[in-house]
Amino acid sequence: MRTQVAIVGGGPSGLLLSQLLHRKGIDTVVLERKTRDYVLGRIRAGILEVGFVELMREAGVAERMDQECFVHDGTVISYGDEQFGINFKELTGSHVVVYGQTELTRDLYDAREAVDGKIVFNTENVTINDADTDSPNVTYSVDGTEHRIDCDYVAGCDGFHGVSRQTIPLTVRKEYEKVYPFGWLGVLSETPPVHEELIYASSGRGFALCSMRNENLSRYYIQCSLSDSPEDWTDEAFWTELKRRIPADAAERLVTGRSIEKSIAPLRSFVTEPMRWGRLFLCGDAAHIVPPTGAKGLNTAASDIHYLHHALVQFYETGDTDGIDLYSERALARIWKAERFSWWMTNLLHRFPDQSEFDLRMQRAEIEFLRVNREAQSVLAQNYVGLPY
Ligand code: RFL
Ligand code: PHB
Repeated sequence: MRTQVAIVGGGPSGLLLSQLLHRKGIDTVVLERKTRDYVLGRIRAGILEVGFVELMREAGVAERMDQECFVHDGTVISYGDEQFGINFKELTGSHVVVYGQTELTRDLYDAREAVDGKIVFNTENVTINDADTDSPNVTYSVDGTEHRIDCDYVAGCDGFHGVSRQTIPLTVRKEYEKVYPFGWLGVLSETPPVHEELIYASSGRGFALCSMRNENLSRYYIQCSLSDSPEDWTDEAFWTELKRRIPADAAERLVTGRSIEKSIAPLRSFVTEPMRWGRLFLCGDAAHIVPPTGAKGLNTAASDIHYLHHALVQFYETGDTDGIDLYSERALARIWKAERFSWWMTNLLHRFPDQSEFDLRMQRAEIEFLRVNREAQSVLAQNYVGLPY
């Protein structure tokens, strides 16, 4: 088989790239290790920057999102029983939207299938060959039969545990990593959200987050130990702990119910450089990971896709390789800023096992400064709604 761009990974990055290129008449094949249902079963991000929404519109897949998403003009930060708002609209003129990763991935799959876009599921042994030459190829097997795709370029959109990043030799690749000494226990429940905006809560017992998907679907998280497993936490224990970490008025209003999903995610900051090796490009989680505290994971994946699809369109329309040559530099410049913001929000709001009394006072002083200082709020707001592409 031959295609112009072989895309490894059928998560949001790979599907969005494939759909954007299709709109410009560029042929792609997406290789996905799992099934469509498996990919859609993963409950992940929920907050989208306006830049992401624009990209979905450009890809022609924003119709349902535009109807069903919720616009959030601000967020709440609490510490103990104190709380204050950060007004994104007033501080930046912008906002974020609530629309689940599951829903936007479903929209992208539907759009690809509507035009018979080539997506191969259940691929095994995906191998990227000759990426440092002018004629790369990707080999893989499905049900024991070997296949090969010859292509111009390969987009590595296969997440943190994929093969694309590993294809870049260690002599070229440099990785930066910070692993945090805790995780997030997340619960999805068919209950109304406790508040119309998200609540990021710092408490003596650890961090908590009240988020949502729609008016009858809530997403809550609590900071937990890395040695915990979801089975250790009954629904009742989860709700009791959450109530202890959020302001009393929210705890009183909180509607609890049966969890329909419960999982633990470890927290990590990670960047690999460069994001391009020859004709292979890394995008999204394949290249970088942020702790979820700033809601930047999926949004950084989108900015990579923005730079890459413009670079590829420029090449196919004009033969100019400027965008391709600058892809890694442009993507990384924005990624490092999102890394900084996510690391900062994580440090601001979590309890760390080795924190001294002094460290705790510093953390509190920083939150109190944020509470009263408009410029500090503005810095948070600009980063949260998303830095320009
Ligand atoms: P994805 O979504 O991981 O998709 C990669 C796809 O590649 C497939 N794959 C392969 N396919 C073929 N061959 C191989 N060898 C392959 N290896 C892997 C995988 O099956 C998968 O379908 O990466 P992508 O597209 O870059 O999208 C990134 C986002 O998914 C990610 O940044 C966010 O979901 C991060 N994230 C969160 N972000 C937020 O903003 N808020 C959150 O609450 C949030 N929660 C999360 C998260 C990520 C998690 N992970 C990765 C463990 C919770 C979790 C558990
Ligand atoms: C979510 O709704 O899953 C969510 C929202 C904000 C975050 C992280 C996760 O910072």
